[in-house]
Amino acid sequence: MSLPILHHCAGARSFRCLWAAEEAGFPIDLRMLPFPPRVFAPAFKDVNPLGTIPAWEENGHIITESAAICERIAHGTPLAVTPDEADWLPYLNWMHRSDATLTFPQTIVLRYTRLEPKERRLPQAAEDYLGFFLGRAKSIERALADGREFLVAGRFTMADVTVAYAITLAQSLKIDGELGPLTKAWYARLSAREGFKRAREREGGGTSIPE
Ligand SMILES: N[C@@H](CCC(=O)N[C@@H](CS)C(=O)NCC(=O)O)C(=O)O
Repeated sequence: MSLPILHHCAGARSFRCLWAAEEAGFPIDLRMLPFPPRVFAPAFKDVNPLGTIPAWEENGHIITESAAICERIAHGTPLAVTPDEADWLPYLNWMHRSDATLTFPQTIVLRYTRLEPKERRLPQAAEDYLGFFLGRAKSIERALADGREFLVAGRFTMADVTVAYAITLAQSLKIDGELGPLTKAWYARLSAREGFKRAREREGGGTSIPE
């Protein structure tokens, strides 16, 4: 039986899924792409017509949402919080917040400071969405204020993986300076994990996000 395929660009949102696979010990067929694949790997559109990464191929289906792929990988492992647990609802909220609320504004900053040609850059849009990101990231600081080590359920879960990627991207974009001390300490603990380090090694240690 063939392994699920993860299409990934180093340092991009698909890192959530690679890290998730390492934490879960879930074997995958990793396919690396240049960023953005829309421009540098046009044939990828045959896999994912959206042209975005990640893309996960399994049993004739494709998943193109990083948090959904992480949920799939977590299924049946302690990385998932299940409906019979007290923190199931906060878990779901963090899983979805990770991309829809935290990473979305970051991508506006990325696009209008680095990806667009100079004449199309929009400092005002970048500044406004940076404000959105930093304001929304305070939710992480608030969640950790009671001294907890992880976001939910009293253990390391997939919510930590999906949300922590927003901090990985914030570091790449050099917009992490104003994050709170608890958020920084939580991220330092997570990025010291063997699973995180293995995932970084497996993607080549670099990033395809333009400087
Ligand atoms: N909500 C999706 C967003 C996917 C997405 O927009 N991926 C970005 C990478 S960080 C992408 O592929 N951008 C390249 C492009 O749009 O050409 C997710 O969480 O996976």
